Amino acid sequence: MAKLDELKQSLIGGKAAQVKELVQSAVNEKMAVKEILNEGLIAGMAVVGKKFKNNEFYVPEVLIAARAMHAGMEVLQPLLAESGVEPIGKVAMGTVKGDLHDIGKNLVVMMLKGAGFEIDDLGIDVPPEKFVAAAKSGAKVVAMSALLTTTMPGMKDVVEAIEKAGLNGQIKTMIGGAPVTQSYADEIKADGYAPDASSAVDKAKELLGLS
Ligand code: B1M
Repeated sequence: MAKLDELKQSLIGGKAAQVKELVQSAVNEKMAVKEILNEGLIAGMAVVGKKFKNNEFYVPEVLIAARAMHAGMEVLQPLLAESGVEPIGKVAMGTVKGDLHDIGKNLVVMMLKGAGFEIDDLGIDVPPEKFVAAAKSGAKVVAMSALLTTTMPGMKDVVEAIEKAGLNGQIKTMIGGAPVTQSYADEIKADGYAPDASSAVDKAKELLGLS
């Protein structure tokens, strides 16, 4: 237990090398992968999310913690498939067509991964057809980011493309980004909106009926 606490604290502090070492040592000691993941890495990331929400942590600290989480996940990833730990759901996420901003998108992706979601990261400048293709290959939530007022209409295009593909009802859509608001989400009939990365985790869980 002390090891998992140490792991959690190292992750919160963004100490990637230490996180990797502690995860490896827990694996060597035959600790359950699920326990390392849930009580070490995900528990640490949840604290980071809360601190970010409360303005105790800012973007650099979150990115550094997320990098530490990735270091730990790298050790666990090959073991996860074998141990039967199911991701809690698959989210396809991208920055919409014409928009190259990815810092916020990457933060949301990392927080979702930290919360146990499987992520299909579609990258930047993503056209509606790519979001639709991802929805057809198992994503239950299509998540979009936009930072420009000029690219926000791209979100409406995706919502409409999903509807046109007959996936409405099966796939939830979710949007965010600095100029995006709840009223815009309502206007374009997106299923959800979140103002920041940690609220995005809550919203994705809510959309999948997990909260
Ligand atoms: Co650009 N840019 N930029 N830019 N840029 C902004 C967005 C701008 C507000 C700056 C300004 O003028 N004050 C302005 C947009 C104006 C507008 O449309 N209202 C702007 C502009 C105009 C441009 C260019 C057009 C500039 C030019 O070339 N003339 C150009 C456009 C390029 C393009 O996309 N086609 C451009 C280019 C760039 C860079 C490439 C230089 C760089 C991007 C680098 C990169 O992303 N790899 C850049 C940057 C860095 C910014 C600012 C300075 C910072 C954005 C950022 O990363 N914020 C930005 C000014 C600003 O916002 N203060 C600006 C930090 C990030 C963590 O926040 O992305 O908001 P954010 O994400 C948050 C939340 O919004 C939320 O969670 C995140 C964490 O809390 N969130 C979601 C995001 N997506 C979500 C999805 C969700 C839920 C929550 O659910 C799915």
